[in-house]
Amino acid sequence: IWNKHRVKKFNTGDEFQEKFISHVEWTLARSLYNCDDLAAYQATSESVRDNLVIDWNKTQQRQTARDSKRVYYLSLEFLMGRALDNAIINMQTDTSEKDVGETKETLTSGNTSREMIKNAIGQLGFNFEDVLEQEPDAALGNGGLGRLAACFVDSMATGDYPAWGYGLRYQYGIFAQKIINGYQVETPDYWLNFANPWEVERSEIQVPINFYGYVDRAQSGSSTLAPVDWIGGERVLAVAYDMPIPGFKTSTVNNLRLWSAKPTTEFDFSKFNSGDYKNSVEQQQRAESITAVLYPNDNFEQGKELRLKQQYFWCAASLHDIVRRFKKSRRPWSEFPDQIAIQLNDTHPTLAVVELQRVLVDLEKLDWHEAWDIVTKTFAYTNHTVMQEALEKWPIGLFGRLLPRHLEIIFDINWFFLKAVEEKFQHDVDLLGRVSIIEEASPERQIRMAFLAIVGSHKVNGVAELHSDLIKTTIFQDFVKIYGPNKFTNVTNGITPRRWLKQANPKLAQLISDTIDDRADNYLLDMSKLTALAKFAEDETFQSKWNDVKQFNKLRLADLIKKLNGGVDIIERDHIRNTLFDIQVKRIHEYKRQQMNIFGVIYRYLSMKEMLSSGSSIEEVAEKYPRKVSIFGGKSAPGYYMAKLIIKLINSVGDVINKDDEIKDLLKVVFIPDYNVSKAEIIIPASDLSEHISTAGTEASGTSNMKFVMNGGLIIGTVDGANVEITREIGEDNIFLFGNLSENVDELRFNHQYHSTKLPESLNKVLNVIESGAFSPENPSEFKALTDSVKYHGDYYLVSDDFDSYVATQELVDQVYHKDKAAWLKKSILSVANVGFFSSDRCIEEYADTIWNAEPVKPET
Ligand code: 26W
Repeated sequence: IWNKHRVKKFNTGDEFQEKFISHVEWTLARSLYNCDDLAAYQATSESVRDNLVIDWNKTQQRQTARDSKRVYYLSLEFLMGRALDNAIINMQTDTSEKDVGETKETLTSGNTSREMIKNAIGQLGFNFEDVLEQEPDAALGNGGLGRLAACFVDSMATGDYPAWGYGLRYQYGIFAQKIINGYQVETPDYWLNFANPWEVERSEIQVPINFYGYVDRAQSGSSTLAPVDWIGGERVLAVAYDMPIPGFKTSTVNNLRLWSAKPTTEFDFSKFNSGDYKNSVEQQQRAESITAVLYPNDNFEQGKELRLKQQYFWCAASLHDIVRRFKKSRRPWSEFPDQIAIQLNDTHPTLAVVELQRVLVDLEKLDWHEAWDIVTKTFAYTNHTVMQEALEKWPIGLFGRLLPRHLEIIFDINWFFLKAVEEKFQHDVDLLGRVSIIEEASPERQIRMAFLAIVGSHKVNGVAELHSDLIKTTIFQDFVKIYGPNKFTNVTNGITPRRWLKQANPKLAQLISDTIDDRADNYLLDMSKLTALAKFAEDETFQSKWNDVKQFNKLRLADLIKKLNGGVDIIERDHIRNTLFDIQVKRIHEYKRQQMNIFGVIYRYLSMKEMLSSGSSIEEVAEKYPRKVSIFGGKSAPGYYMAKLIIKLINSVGDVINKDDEIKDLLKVVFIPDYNVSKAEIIIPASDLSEHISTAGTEASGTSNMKFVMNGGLIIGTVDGANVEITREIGEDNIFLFGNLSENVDELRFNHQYHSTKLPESLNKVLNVIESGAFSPENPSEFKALTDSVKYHGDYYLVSDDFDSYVATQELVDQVYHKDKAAWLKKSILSVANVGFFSSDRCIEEYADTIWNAEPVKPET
């Protein structure tokens, strides 16, 4: 019977429409007469989801049946953005060239899954883009780390790896940013306002999680390593919500499991009996606060108890799930690491290491050392930052109150670790203190989570070559001595070309597939196919088509900017083709140096004004400083004073420059509010130039640099993070590098500290003008903290050391862009031709081969 009534996927536009209508009428309980764009989005999503669900179930069955090694990616952030368009693109199932045809609109006809649905929706009276616009971003992340996790789950599914993501289902994602009078104002992102078609609540999967309480040694007697009972004091339930993660051109659909906190149904009778009903309800309500909100800090650790609660809640629930699945296989515990690889996305999930040790020792009664061997073979840790203020440390008082048993286990792990170190390095007396997982700090000792992650893992990786080298010579230096160099490795980050090329830039994707004769889009799986573009790099007709695509994308961005500016254009429409779009979009951070960018803009403006006042004509000014718009976007952590001041300065400078008629629209400054994934998809394809100008050695990798290059934008950047490998891949003629190298940073900083900062004339001029109140007449000292930081507070981020080479390189950019468009286009085309290395598919393959030892589970064909 089950077979007879087997559910069917839609395969044609017609079948899609049938599904769509039945969802409007049955799922949404609406009629076609009262179906707006939102309802159309929901019905489309439900229809597409139906297709996915079938493959999702099959994938899970297949992966269980094959019983091969599984990968679990633990990340506190998954910055997914929108799901619908991505799901439609990934639905493309064609692998054979013979089916490819432009008119045959079925899902097996190559390049048409998106066209097919677009047309089908059009026939129903809706505009595809407007329908897609209805979807709120799933913004469960801050920036680079969270978006990386999203690209990784896409690539793991595409590569057919049996891999799950585990995270938290925050009710509030990263805050929405409003700009009011130039200042950032945060508003809550309640993204679950409408039913979310991309999640399935697994209300039957509920894991009880304990906090607080005490350790009962009754069962262990006096033996220290024996199992003990932890009697928890507060209990909440973790409920699973699953999101389907479709691979591209494969029927593999993996799972992203996000946990949501809810109260237990157990009632605290002691409170009830004492008549404290209200209090006991309140306590239950508190449970939900655990997964209420994403912490909005990026690269800054605050040490809040609720954050530690989030971390334990998520680690314990995920491990419980993983262990339960393993136990069903009835294998011996020693095979756990052969069956399971767990990747720690930064130190946020390090408690999983401790929790697995606790489960094995206290609950499963394994010998301590046997258990620890399993644990360390299972875990691997990715580091994403070397910045001191971002390294997680937990005061043992706070930690021990919340997780008393885990604190004991950490002390024991540390004891065995230090004992082994002591035996091996008897001569180095300071070493033990330096590498101890417990830092002897005042007023209180602290747990160093990065050290715990290293000790608990078999591999540690950085995210770009320079960064991976840096961690070995700086923060983790001692551990290289202890474990040898092979425990430390590099996996350079990557991005998914499905979202960041095909979805974000359909026009470029079309031009590419036409040009390299790959209408089935196989290049999105094998990016080395892009090298076939190189032979067109100097072809005039091709260059002009390439330029047309850029022009289209710049207009699309200009439309967005206009819309966000209350319908008023900032950018001069008629001149867009000759306006250089210079873009810096990313979290606002002093180390990323948006302040240097805006100082550079001010310098340019002052120079233009000087030329005019010393008698130059506007044509002469335009010759030296051709048309340009400087575009910024990005959120500041709500409590990060300096970052917020940088946002205000950018907006204030924009107010002055954009209004200045004298410079005749040759220069504009735009701050795009509320930068997020869906805005990035519009912004990135429109760039001529993007800025990746961090102080050398501070940006671990950067991933938007890769996205911009993949969309034909050129980069101005420092020798930092993945810029180094981008240069290696695309060639140094095709990138504008400047600034001091990371090996000189310490010395430069030292000089600032002891000999006070000496400013170049150019920068001095800029800072003086800011201090004069030119951009804040009503409060001339408004930006004092920013100017003082460079002048008097040691210029930690070395703006003064890099400023002149930055300005000179910007002028070089202008000359190439405006004087030799053919040379510019050639660079742009060659960049895309050689960007293939930065596909996250390559990156995931490296993790699978060198860290996870995991194989794909291919669907039967
Ligand atoms: C505990 C507070 C906190 C929160 C987030 C500390 C650190 C983080 C993240 C690790 C910050 C982050 O997103 N790092 C970025 O990771 C990207 C992906 O590897 C890199 O490309 C960026 O260079 C790095 O800044």
